[in-house]
Amino acid sequence: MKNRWMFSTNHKDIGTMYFGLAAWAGMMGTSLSFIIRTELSQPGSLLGNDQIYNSIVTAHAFIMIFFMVMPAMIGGFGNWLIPLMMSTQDMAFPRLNNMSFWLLVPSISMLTMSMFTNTGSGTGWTVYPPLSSNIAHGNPSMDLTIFSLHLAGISSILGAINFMATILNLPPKMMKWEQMPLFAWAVLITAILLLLSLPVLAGAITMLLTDRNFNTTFFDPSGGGDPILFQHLFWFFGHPEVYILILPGFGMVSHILSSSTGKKEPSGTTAMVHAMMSIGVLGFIVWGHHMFTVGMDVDTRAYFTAATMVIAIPTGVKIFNWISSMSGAYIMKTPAMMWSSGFVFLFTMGGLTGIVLSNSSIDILLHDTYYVVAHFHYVLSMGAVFAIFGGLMFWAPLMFSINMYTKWLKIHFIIMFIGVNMTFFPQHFLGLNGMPRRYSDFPDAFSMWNSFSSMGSTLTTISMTLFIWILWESMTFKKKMISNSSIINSMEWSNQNPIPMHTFNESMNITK
Ligand code: HAS
Ligand code: CU
Repeated sequence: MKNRWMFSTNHKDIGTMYFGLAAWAGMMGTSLSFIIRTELSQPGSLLGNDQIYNSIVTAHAFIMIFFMVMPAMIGGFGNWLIPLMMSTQDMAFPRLNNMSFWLLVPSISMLTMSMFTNTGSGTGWTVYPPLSSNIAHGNPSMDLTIFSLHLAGISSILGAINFMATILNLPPKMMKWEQMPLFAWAVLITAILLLLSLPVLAGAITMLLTDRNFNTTFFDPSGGGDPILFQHLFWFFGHPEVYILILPGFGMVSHILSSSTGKKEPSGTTAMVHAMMSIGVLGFIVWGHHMFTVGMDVDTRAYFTAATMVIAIPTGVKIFNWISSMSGAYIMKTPAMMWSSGFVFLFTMGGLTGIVLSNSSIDILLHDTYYVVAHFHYVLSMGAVFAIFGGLMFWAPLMFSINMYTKWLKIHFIIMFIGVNMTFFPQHFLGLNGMPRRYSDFPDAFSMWNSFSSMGSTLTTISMTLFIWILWESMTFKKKMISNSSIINSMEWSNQNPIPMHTFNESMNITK
């Protein structure tokens, strides 16, 4: 049947569909963030309704995490690259793969509907009871949010099974473990994290659902339950989730850095694999650092502080390996390389503030302040998002046969680099001064850094618009480019962009 792309079981088609959804979600998430920053650009109220403000914050987080970063990294790059890197014909379960994608569509629809149902879900992405219980959210909006999470969770679990089956069962016999590309390692470890953590979230939100609708009291002290139980279950999922969001990016950055410095393979491959495995394992035993303020005893606090800090070691191994792969090398100043080196710099900054927060005594002061917001946007908006942009610049020629205009891509990078730093760096100061997160207003004393931050967010939004234009331009003029070899051969169009297959072969070690 013609034009039935939506039923395709081909990994490339499905990868492209994931990219489409991620792009759409990225625009929606950015729009929501722009509303947040506009509300916070000066003291006083713009929206005039704090529940609406809180549900915008909630939707922003869910959309960025579950419908932008995960679909782009695992769904998009994973689907496109894993079968190619593993020399397999397709994913292990191609039809299941199609279903994983399509589950996301009703999921994001329900999340969107939840915003418009009654007063919306203003709980933040953590959906803690009793705020998410009937007392404060006694309407179907919260149930829609819960169902949306269920569907997104099922989609990710099925995807994780698919990636594990593909990577473990299908590679050619002669491919040894050590020869497996780092991105494949990263996706394998991510899939294991997904498979072990998501069912715990599913359990927690199902218990919340029955608390809300069927009179159970898992999280209600009046029936012998405990709201803290929800926090434990949520963060047993939530902390591994933050590594799920970044590990595939780690893999992509390794490939881009090695290729853009003319190396055959990423430096310290074995160490990189072991570091990712350590991060994966440790990620499951540190969840308590999100709950230091619940009234934990001092020994438990000491344990979670120490365990969390240990993660700086494997992460440091990765950072120093990336730096050493750049050191002394001839660095091709491609857009992909700019995003990747930006990633290394800014992710490290975010990681270091994470270490600050892991100290329980400090965290009791900083918990739920803008310092935490600054921390996670450095690792996400500048870690995960920079890795996605790096990957797009690097692999778009291979995936979509497009060459984006290099000069404009560089301008886009510079505007975005300035924008995100303007947005999030001052939030460290706001947090240290005690400005709480998830409030729509603030005292006049916080005005200056808040309006500065909102100007940064304006710049970021402008840079996104520029990127959409660059993408449009590259697609529109594709035919002209291919027919006009003089343009293809000019420095601007071709030499500065890595030549797709060549780069790809290198990242797969085919040249060996
Ligand atoms: Fe985090 C909260 C601690 C990494 C994402 N994090 C969040 C939230 C998100 C998030 C989304 O301990 C908010 C959740 C919410 O809604 O409430 N995080 C860490 C630590 C690391 C870390 C220790 N986070 C990430 C990554 C994320 C992410 C990756 C997503 C991509 N995070 C916390 C804590 C909280 C938290 C507390 C709770 C705060 C609160 O109160 O709510 C580590 O994985 C970072 C390791 C990386 C590095 C940089 C490179 C390492 C080098 C080696 C040398 C460094 C040393 C350290 C020896 C450390 C270069 C020296 C220390 C110095 C200070 C100089
Ligand atoms: Cu954590």
